[in-house]
Amino acid sequence: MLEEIVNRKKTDLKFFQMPRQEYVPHYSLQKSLAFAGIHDGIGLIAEIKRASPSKGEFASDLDIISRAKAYEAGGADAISVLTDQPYFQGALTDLITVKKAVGLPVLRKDFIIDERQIEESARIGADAILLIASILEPNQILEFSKLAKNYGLESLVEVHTKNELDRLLDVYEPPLIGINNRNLKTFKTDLNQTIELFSHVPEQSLVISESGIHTAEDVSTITRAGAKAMLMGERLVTDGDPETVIPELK
Ligand code: IGP
Repeated sequence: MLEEIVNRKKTDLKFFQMPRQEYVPHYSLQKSLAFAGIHDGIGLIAEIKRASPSKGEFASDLDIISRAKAYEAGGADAISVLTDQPYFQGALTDLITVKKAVGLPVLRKDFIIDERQIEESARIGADAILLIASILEPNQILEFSKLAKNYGLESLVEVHTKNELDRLLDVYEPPLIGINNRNLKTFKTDLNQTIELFSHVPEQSLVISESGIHTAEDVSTITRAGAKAMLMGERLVTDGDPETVIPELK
């Protein structure tokens, strides 16, 4: 599946056009999550996502402006926006819209495989980008992080396995590490992933547990594992009232 997504991305990049620069205020994802970790228990990146390869379309008529505002009002520390169209029904304009609607750091969630996508992320007003270790070599992650930094963007580096993490750490210790609880082959999520990988992460890195977090009990599992922040998508997208549910989960 991941291979299919990346191949599609490569094809789409043949028709790449650099978008125009958006002028928006910027906020640090790292600072926002670190602050939450100290003062507020656990940091929350709340995600805007209409569909996924595993679940199909689950929120096709999502009102992204009101959802993003409800996330912010509920106490989210950052917002993640899926911008991949073919598999997640997202768009670059979704990120621009969300960025203009809230005063929070915004993470661009996409499959970044080309340097041009980094300038593109900066232009649409993202504060941070996702770099996925299962589709990038460790030295590419290092190079992309540096390039991102030159554009004023932070990087969240996502790992799924111990092997990916070990190979990455030989080359680069990212300040923000995402542990994805989703097995990319089976799509199943298992919070033990956070428990198992956490002990191998350098102490200075801030760990964000990603995927499959739905209940207060899940939140306590990953908090006990050591995660300082979490990334929640489906649970919040499909909830009728994120403004009420976020304070209950955080
Ligand atoms: C959110 P969930 O299970 O709460 O909806 O998961 C997020 O972790 C997931 O969307 C995600 C993702 C990704 C999507 C994690 N890594 C990489 C696309 C690409």
